[in-house]
Amino acid sequence: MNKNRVRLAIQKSGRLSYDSQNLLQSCGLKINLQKSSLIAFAENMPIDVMLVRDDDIPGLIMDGVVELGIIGSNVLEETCLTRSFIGAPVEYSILQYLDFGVCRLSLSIPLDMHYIGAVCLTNARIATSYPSLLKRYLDKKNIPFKPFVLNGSVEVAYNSGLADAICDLVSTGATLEANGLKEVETIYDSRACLMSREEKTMPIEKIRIIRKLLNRIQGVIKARESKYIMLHIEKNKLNKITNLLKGAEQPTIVELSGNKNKVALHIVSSETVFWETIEQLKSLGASSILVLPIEKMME
Ligand code: PRT
Ligand code: ZN
Repeated sequence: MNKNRVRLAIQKSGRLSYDSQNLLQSCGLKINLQKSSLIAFAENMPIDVMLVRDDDIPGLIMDGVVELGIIGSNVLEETCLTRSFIGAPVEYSILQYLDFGVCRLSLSIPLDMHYIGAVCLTNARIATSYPSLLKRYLDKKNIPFKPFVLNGSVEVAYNSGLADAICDLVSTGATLEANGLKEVETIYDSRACLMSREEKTMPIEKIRIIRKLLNRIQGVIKARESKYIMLHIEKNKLNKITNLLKGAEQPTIVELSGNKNKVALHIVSSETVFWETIEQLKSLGASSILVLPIEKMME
């Protein structure tokens, strides 16, 4: 393995795999990822991608095996707590929060259970894959509980009578509903992030490669969030239009040939443009409204 190449760990197969690979591809990395192999080499940047279980990623960074990782902050935070407990190193940096893997770690209880606060969970048996995050949360409230650690299918624990409550990740809430449970407390808000070893532990060549990749990642996220808007509007209504497009940068205004009263307005908006906004633009007199996705962006 070439020691000047940056090693980046991503989840091999699971909820973060597709988005992680897609992000790297959008950054222009040409990688031939094969499910059967643990490592893939980028052809056009000095980066090697390791495909591993998500739970291993924080440790690989903290133990200095890889320089970069894409991981849910839930797993990162849980790992930090468990590693601190056994005295293992926990140094790392979060370079960027990403726009996927959004979920929350929540406490959920049976639909028919009366709930007035976390105190209702005193001495309850709670199934979870995140015992350290759960303990930190309930310890702060001085609530004793019995943890029941499961690495998956946590919601089934309640249905099979093995637990009184569960503490699991939720995104839409459909799984809880299907299992007759209701969410009562959010204990941690999570999303995927790009984490790295601390800069001081890495040679300058690797830091340069990481900064280059980070710049591209930030550009990709910004572009995904932004839209390019074009429309025609009467000059005297320009202010109203720009007020409506919040999160927009300075517009470009171009004269329309053959019409002295109207201009074409081009603007980059960093907020989602909803149908309601387009309808409002139209009611202010805008015409020929186009909303275009942006492929690449760098400031
Ligand atoms: O095999 P490996 O260890 O790599 O993967 P894994 O099985 O441990 O993790 P995986 O792929 O399930 O999840 C990876 C990461 O995705 C998590 O650590 C979170 O950061 C993120 N993530 C985002 C989620 C969810 N959303 C999510 N909804 N992880 C799991 N879920 C599960 C949840 O556990 C529950 O079973 O989805 C179900 C709830 O979903 P809803 O939509 O019904 O609420
Ligand atoms: Zn896992």
